Amino acid sequence: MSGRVSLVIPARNEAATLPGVLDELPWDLLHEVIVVEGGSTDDTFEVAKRYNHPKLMAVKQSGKGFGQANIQGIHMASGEFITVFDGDGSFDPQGLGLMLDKMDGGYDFVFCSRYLPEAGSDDDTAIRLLGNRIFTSLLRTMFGVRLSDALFYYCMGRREIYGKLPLISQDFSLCVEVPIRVHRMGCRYAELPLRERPRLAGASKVNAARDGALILAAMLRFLREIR
Ligand SMILES: Nc1nc2c(ncn2[C@@H]2O[C@H](COP(=O)(O)OP(=O)(O)O)[C@@H](O)[C@H]2O)c(=O)[nH]1
Ligand SMILES: [Mg+2]
Repeated sequence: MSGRVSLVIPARNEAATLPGVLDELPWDLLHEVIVVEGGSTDDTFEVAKRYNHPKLMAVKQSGKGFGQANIQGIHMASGEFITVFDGDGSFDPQGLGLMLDKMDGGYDFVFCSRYLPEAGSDDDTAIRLLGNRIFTSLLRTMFGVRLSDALFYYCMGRREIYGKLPLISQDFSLCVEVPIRVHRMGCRYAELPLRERPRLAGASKVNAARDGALILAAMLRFLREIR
């Protein structure tokens, strides 16, 4: 099959948005799309199955949480590159072509940033913007990661590296675990400015206080790993 990118779409209660997200994808760039559904009370899984595209596979997640769903999808992927892609319409699919072009400049990973000049977000709330600022400066000072947007988690990585990262985060901490491990492994990575769009429908699964605390605890754990 042509196309170089394996797209992993974690989805929980995204039945209303998933068809629109899939319609917009640049399928010729994609090797495959793996929808990993879990914990839904709507028919997200059936909607993904019904979409019936030859490059699309829908699976049930075997455990719980955003991180677990993504790690499962990342391990299933077989394309040259892997990107985790939101199922809510907030990721601009044009970012895929832009990241692919940048990867061809010789990078192992490319991370999109909403906080570089010419970027921005239509999905951030004030509390999430503040949290992201804090986590970004922690990521930079505690781990030396050279990124300006800790929590977007719209990135592309070479499968041979991405698939071998010893990822453990079951929750949203995966967003910081990936750049921490990429940096620690001495990978070549770069940033790309990209505007985040608003969610098309439904509600965010992020709880700023609970998930913020989980991410902070995970960062302290990752710091202890190297001590
Ligand atoms: N399979 C699975 N997907 C999830 C889970 N939690 C969130 N997602 C999906 O992960 C993506 C990002 O979550 P979202 O709520 O949009 O987070 P936000 O973009 O930070 O507001 C969406 O496509 C969600 O449906 C989960 O526990 N399991
Ligand atoms: Mg989202």
